[in-house]
Amino acid sequence: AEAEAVPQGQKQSWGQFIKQLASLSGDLYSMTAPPFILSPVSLTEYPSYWCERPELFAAIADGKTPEDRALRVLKWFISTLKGQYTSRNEKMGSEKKPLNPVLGELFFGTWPDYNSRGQTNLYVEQVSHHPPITGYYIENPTKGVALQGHCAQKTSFSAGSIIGKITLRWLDRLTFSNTRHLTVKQVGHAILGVKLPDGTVEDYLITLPSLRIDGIFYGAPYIELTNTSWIASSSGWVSNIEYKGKGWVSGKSHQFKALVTPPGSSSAAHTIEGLWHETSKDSRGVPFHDVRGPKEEVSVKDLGEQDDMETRNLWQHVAKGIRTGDFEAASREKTKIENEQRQRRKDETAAGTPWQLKYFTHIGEDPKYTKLVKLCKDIPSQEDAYIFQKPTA
Ligand code: CLR
Repeated sequence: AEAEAVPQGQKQSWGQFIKQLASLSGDLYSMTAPPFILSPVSLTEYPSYWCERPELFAAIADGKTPEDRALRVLKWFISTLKGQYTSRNEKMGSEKKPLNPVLGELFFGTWPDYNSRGQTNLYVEQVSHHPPITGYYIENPTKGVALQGHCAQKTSFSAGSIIGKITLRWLDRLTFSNTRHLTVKQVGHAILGVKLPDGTVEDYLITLPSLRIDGIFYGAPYIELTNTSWIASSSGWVSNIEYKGKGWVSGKSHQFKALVTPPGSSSAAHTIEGLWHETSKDSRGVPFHDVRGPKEEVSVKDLGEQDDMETRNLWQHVAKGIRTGDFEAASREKTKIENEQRQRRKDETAAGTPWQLKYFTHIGEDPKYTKLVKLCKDIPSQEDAYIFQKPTA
């Protein structure tokens, strides 16, 4: 029964891939994986998941009190999770391995103004290749709401030592337990800024949940969220979100419970519970979020109008190969991009002129994080950040 979702002819390379995962000998993104698990989409496109319900993002600004706004931020945040963590399964049948962005890769998009919610703009830049780090900025200037963040991942494999020693020949014969999974810790954070009518800005620190990728051995990976994440506001309101999955015997996938606490208090004023990919309610049974309806994908310029470094332009031939099943072409085109990148880095080193980021500046310590993290528990007291700046030219 093992690896039943893996197409005939790719079982051996799936086995090799799992072996690599188990020993985690390399960088996950650059590991060779069999064609069936490849996505034609680069990781630089993933930040668009933050705004596929732009009306919820815009509505944060309409909150009349800090409490009201804290609940609106939570509602928007929870409503992004379905897109962030289940959309590849819905679109492509399982979780997939994204294209590994090159340094300086860009992704821009917009969500149109509609019902006076204002236009939302997205800017993404791959700010590091090794390790992969993505910087993003999403703004709705009309409403005065902006999200500034960066993300990276630390992965580890649950069954390290035993699995790591299995030889490929044996792999076909073993029946794997579905508890053997990949744990992905998200590194990075986001700061949401909301401009208030009096001109001041209310900030929200958003931390990210950990992921558990199950179903790998069956060749049908999917994500479950684990542990907790935080949303801490400069107003003093704090949301702590706890994530839970199916469990051994009972329970449902994708459960969460959020406690929303007022400034200076340790007891929650609101408790929200439900399934993040469907609906939730507060403790009085009042509906909170509902993501069963459609979402809005980001609009992107036509390929012809895109710069060489814009992701869909850069990866177009690789993506086409993957989409049409011409994996030889995909791999040839991917090698071309990788070789070109290596050459660029060599030339830069030789000339003593390192690559310059276009939209983001690295800071060693994010002062907003340092301030707001004091309202959270059990997370690092400092973090770096990549701050968005529109190029002047
Ligand atoms: C990127 C940031 C987004 C949320 C998100 C969703 C899915 C994650 C992705 C992040 C990072 C890369 C990721 C992916 C799921 C699978 C993929 C961890 C966190 C890894 C690299 C591929 C594993 C290979 C197979 C076993 C699927 O906001």
